[in-house]
Amino acid sequence: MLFSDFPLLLGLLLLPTLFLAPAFAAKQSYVVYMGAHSISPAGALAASSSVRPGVLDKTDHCQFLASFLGSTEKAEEAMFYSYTRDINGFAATLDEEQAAEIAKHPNVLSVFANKPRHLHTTHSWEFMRLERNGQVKPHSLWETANYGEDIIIANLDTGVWPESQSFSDIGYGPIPSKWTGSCQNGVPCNRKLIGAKYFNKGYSSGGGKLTPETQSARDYEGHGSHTLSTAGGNFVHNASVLGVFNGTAKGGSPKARVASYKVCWPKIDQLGGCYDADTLDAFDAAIHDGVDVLSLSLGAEPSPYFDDGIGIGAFHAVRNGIVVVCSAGNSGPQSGTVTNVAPWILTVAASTMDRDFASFAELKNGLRFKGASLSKPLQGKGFLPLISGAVAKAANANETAALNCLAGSLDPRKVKGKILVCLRGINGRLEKGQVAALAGAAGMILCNDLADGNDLIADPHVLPATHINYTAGLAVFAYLNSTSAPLGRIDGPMTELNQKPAPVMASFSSRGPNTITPEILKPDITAPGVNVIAAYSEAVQTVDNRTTPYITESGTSMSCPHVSGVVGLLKKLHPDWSPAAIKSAIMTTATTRDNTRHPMVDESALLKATPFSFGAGHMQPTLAADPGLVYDLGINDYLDFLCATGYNQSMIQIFSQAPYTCPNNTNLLNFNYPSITVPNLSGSVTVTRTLKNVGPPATYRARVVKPLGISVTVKPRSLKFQKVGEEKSFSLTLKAKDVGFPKDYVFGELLWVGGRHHTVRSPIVVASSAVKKSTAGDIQQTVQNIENSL
Ligand SMILES: *[C@@H]1O[C@H](CO)[C@@H](O)[C@H](O)[C@H]1NC(C)=O
Ligand SMILES: *[C@@H]1O[C@H](CO)[C@@H](O)[C@H](O)[C@H]1NC(C)=O
Ligand SMILES: *[C@@H]1O[C@H](CO)[C@@H](O)[C@H](O)[C@H]1NC(C)=O
Ligand SMILES: *[C@@H]1O[C@H](CO)[C@@H](O)[C@H](O)[C@H]1NC(C)=O
Ligand SMILES: *[C@@H]1O[C@H](CO)[C@@H](O)[C@H](O)[C@H]1NC(C)=O
Ligand SMILES: *[C@@H]1O[C@H](CO)[C@@H](O)[C@H](O)[C@H]1NC(C)=O
Ligand SMILES: *[C@@H]1O[C@H](CO)[C@@H](O)[C@H](O)[C@H]1NC(C)=O
Ligand SMILES: *[C@@H]1O[C@H](CO)[C@@H](O)[C@H](O)[C@H]1NC(C)=O
Ligand SMILES: CC(=O)N[C@H]1CO[C@H](CO)[C@@H](O)[C@@H]1O
Repeated sequence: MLFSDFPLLLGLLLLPTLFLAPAFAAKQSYVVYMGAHSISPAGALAASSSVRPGVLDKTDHCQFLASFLGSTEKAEEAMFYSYTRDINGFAATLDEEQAAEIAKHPNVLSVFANKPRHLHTTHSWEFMRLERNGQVKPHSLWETANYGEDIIIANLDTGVWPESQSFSDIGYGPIPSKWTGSCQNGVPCNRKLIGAKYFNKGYSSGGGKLTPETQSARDYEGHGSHTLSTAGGNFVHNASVLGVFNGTAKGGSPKARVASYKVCWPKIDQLGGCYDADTLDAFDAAIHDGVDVLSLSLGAEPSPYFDDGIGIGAFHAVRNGIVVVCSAGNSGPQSGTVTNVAPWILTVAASTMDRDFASFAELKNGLRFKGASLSKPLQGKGFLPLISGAVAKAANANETAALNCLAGSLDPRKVKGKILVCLRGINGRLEKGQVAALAGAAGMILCNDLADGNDLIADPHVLPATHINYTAGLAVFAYLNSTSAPLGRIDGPMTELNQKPAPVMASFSSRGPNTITPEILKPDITAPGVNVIAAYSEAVQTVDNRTTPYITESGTSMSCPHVSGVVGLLKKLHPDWSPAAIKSAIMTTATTRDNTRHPMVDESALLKATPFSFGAGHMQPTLAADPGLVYDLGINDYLDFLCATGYNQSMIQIFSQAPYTCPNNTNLLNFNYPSITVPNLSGSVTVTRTLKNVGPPATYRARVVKPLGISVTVKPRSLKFQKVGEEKSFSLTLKAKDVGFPKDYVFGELLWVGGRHHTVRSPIVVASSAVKKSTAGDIQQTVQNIENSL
């Protein structure tokens, strides 16, 4: 599952979709998860590296494993990680029987295979109203939060390119004293980039080769530098993407300190990915080092909470006050594809910005089609001969291959000096440009096929090029057929702002419902994730051997660090807010409307989008700083949540290592989440929530946008808050107007409106227990119908 919808040839490592099956049922690496160490989270933070009571160290883990394997020597050989800080457990190479035996031990919560997860790519800040005309807006969140100064933001990703100007430390003071992290092999850190560590034992235990590149936190891929600079990169003026774009690149918290924990490794012999055993050790290190915000742009299929390295690691981070932000995945538009669904994670979908990199395909017959590009402009204003790949076919080649501009399928004598028209599909977009350039083309028009419809990517091609949609492509092919001497030209690229509508939900962004716990709406929020410009690794070469310090990428990988950057600002402004309060503030102040004031639409179907694509809506950072009220949650609430989802008390005690009793009446619907989802309504149901005041004294009144066919009653209808920290509860009763209704998910909103300018908004999502929920198949059908009617 790739979390970055990035062109094939540049994104060398972003494509693995294979899950590893052990060659023979013999030995495999596993994570043995034993919950928390029996110390309080506060103790964990205060303690230094000295031995702490109740903490199991490597020797303890070894002895435990030896009791199953027969000797300490065997245990030492099998074990490759011992998690000894906040997370309690270890990773080891075991056979299936040994793993099953260990799983039966009462101190063991889960034993799961060390699976790889995969990587899911700056005008964005102006779009989110922190800037105006490239200038910081007065009184914006950037100013009030002092650009996230000294907040420590880290990611778990492919490492970092330390020489990037985004991580230069010019103008930075001493490193915050709480920081205990450090930098390893080959990455020179400074006062901006304060940590860089790598975790490769899970990768190598799965068969990954250890080379100099896999024994360093340096980024040889680009993804990690991109995401880290989006969250916390400096202001960098005149940042250029292969010499075309020139603007100021910057992160969400431009004055934050950043750290990189490298857990994602290249795909060599099908073995790449971000292994759970490595991810868990990185979480344990990051918690201990003192990070404030963790950003993860990676994932796999959702799995039960105790079998999921990201879910477990994130719980330990959250119980230490760290906010964990994750990408939702790039498996949309099918429903039920969202991942990283634990309720303690802030899960981010992707949408567009109002910026286009416009490049026009012009035909001599007067037609002009707007496309997307970040390629060099065509020299000269005159028209050039146009030729389709199919017509330029080499004598021995097949027509489909030539139409798609595959390597070796074109006759250079026919292509030379012309603009080549290629169809999208089969090979990578950038590869087509390279094939065109090698055949001597002066330019390229890339036309979408039916399946890609209206999805356009601004690529840095090696020759002047533009990428147009399916309908425009049909018109170009019709023109080619209509004349014996077709002529055309390419005009652009140019940056166009204020495009409408925006944001639009990206078709690749993974959709709800949540397949692990349908009562929790996922994703939580959406942020810009299409054509995002940020730092890159100069170890990566484009197909024509160029390198670039900045590049555009698309994916929920790119939207996730936008939210991480804003979390840094909120942490700076409100150091006492819990991770749940920060998350609530971001969610309840989001908008579900685009810049035409209409409800946001879906790029895939151009229909109204739903909370299953955008969660609470599009993030509005300045409003998030002052939400008025929050739906707060503490660690015990998360434990109650686990009781309600069916984990028993003894398991939860091991998980948290604190005295804990499951409540007698647990009800998932009453979990104090900032959104309300009832997936199984039968007749009527009452859910409760508690609001906490974080603003001035005010009286809030409830307003409801009813889901179709549902009556909604809120009690009480108004809540009066007199001081900060005050909590008030209310109930919400949902009643279907007819039996067996609604036939599919329906959507509404609950708003608490108070004071001069506070609106606390929650999505309401309801389906009846009696009916079949919409499936991936249904949504596919809708998309297909719409494409067929284009
Ligand atoms: C901006 O960058 C371009 C090349 O990327 C360079 O030619 C130009 O001089 C730079 N301008 C400034 C003001 O630094
Ligand atoms: C395809 O692009 C053209 C611009 O060339 C635009 O007019 C048209 O609306 C686009 N098609 C769709 C379905 O958006
Ligand atoms: C032509 O090439 C395409 C793409 O490589 C391939 O799928 C197809 O099978 C080929 N057709 C023939 C007749 O060889
Ligand atoms: C152009 O001509 C080719 C070959 O005759 C045909 O397959 C194709 O459908 C035509 N395209 C359009 C858009 O008319
Ligand atoms: C890129 O570099 C490689 C190795 O040096 C060379 O073989 C290749 O021809 C170069 N490609 C281009 C497009 O210049
Ligand atoms: C709790 O659940 C675990 C795993 O399902 C089981 O082994 C154990 O017996 C249960 N404990 C109690 C007290 O029910
Ligand atoms: C649950 O119910 C039992 C028996 O009714 C009672 O003894 C116990 O105190 C209750 N526990 C909690 C946490 O309310
Ligand atoms: C809804 O209720 C039915 C019947 O009670 C149950 O089988 C199903 O698992 C429930 N689904 C959810 C999402 O809770
Ligand atoms: C080469 C290029 O695109 N230069 C542009 C850089 O940005 C300024 C405005 O921000 C333009 O005026 C230049 O033309």
